[in-house]
Amino acid sequence: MKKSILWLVAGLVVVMLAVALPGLAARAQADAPDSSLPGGTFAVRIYYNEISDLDNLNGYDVWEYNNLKERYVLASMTQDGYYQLAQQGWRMEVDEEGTNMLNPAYVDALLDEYRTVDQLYADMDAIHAANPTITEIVDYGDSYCKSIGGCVTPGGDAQAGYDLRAMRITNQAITGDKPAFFLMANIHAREITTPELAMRMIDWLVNGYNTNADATWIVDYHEVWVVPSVNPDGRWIVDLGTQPPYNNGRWTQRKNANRSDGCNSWPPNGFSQYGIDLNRNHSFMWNSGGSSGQPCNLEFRGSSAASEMEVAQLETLVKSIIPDQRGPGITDPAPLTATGIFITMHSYSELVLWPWGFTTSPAPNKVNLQKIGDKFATYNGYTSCQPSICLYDTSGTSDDFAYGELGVASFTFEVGTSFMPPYSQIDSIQWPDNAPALQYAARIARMPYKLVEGPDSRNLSATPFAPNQVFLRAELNDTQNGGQVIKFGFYSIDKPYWVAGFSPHALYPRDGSYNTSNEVGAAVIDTSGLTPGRHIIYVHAMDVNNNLGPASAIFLDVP
Ligand code: 0X9
Ligand code: ZN
Repeated sequence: MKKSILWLVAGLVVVMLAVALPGLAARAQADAPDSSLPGGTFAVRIYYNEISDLDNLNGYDVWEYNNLKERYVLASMTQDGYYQLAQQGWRMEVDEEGTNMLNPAYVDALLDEYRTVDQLYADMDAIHAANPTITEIVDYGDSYCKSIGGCVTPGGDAQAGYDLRAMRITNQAITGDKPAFFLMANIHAREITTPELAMRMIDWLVNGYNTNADATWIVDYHEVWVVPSVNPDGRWIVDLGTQPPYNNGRWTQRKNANRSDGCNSWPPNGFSQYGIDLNRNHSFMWNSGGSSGQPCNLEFRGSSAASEMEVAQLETLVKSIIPDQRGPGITDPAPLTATGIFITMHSYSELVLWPWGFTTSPAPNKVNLQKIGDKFATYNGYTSCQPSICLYDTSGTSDDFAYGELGVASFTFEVGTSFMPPYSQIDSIQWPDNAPALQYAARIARMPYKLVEGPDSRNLSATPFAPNQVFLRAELNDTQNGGQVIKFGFYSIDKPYWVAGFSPHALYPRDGSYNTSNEVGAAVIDTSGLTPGRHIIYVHAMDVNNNLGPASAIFLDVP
């Protein structure tokens, strides 16, 4: 699927060869040119009835993408090939986006809209400088190129390499152990929308501190770790784009920039490139299926488990943040009280994936991993599934590592529908789709396996209606958390339940009784005892199975 567009580059070559064959060239001349079709090479959707029909497309440059819902595959095509297939009865349609991606100038223009690693790092610096008490930049190691004193591509492009950088976001004035949400992006270099989403998560927390009640308590009581680019060296190759002399796919780099394993394929393309697939290099169950031992393969696992700097140091960082909560046996579950949550963002396919990837067997915490994955999917509309079942086997991936090693609830998001959409789609589609899921992850980080079973508290309002009287209202909804009847709702002011001095007050059912899975709870708050200024109201609900839901919060400004 997502490797799809890369076949473009391969496709170009194949089609050029085909056109050069004398027999085909003669036929092309014989057919009258169709003015409704683009000239040269273009992309088409080829519709099929049965998957087995696709066997008859051998010899055509069919990309990896397969739209199962609408039943079409994409292929690069010339008018000549189009006529041949049309004569055989295939229904086809020109695919505009695919056709655009065959044009180097178009690709470069899109690429230019995205931040480079240097720009991402400069923006992290600026965010930290403006918000020093709630952010910290953690340099957790050096990229491969930096560690060897610089890299040169076979084409002569030189890079110095990069620091490996995380941002830790938490209010440093509140100390103690805090539940962690670890969010990483761009382990695959060409998946360039993912660092943008990671940066927007940082922005939401930092800009929301003291302006959005949920962002505020998350920053106060949780710690969010964000690594916008796990693979900066590879990303640097991507940013070389399509410029001459290669005029093609350096932007197709998926792996890191280590070429010490013997592959010197250059420039990269969709089936051959140097580097290690960092999402096959993790130590947990490394080399147990779904990876390649061929250095030029796109899923090359590397020479040994966690051989790559980028992976080894990431693992050390994650293990320093999230405690090990799972036994050593492959079937040992983590307790449902396990803390922390881990998400790695990839593109593309609109999927929420959860362990295991290396086997089709269920993970010991499968039931609750799936509950969380399904819950994310209610927000982003993606398909939630176990990758070894709905996609393909993979070993040495980040999510299997985080869950397998530590028992932490871990997920892969495959965001969006292409590697390089117009940049405006980050803010018009990808962030709006994924922000609520990422924010939910941050809210349940304390105990994800349990909190996901508890009701949501939604649409809070706190409305002053008389001197010192505020009407608090919240929707207490369990319909997407198991569907149990609401047992009760409560709120507390300034102190959430995990803080000493917490004092709960009841929310009363608006309709007289809590007897459905979707209720409205309300209370009148007397503010006369509160100090003037800004307070936070925390709201929770519990269902009849005694599942407690995560906090939702709203500000209460006392004059
Ligand atoms: O193959 C991959 O690494 C992921 N797809 S991508 O196109 N972004 O490269 C899918 C990984 C699926 N497996 C796990 N999440 N474990
Ligand atoms: Zn990926």
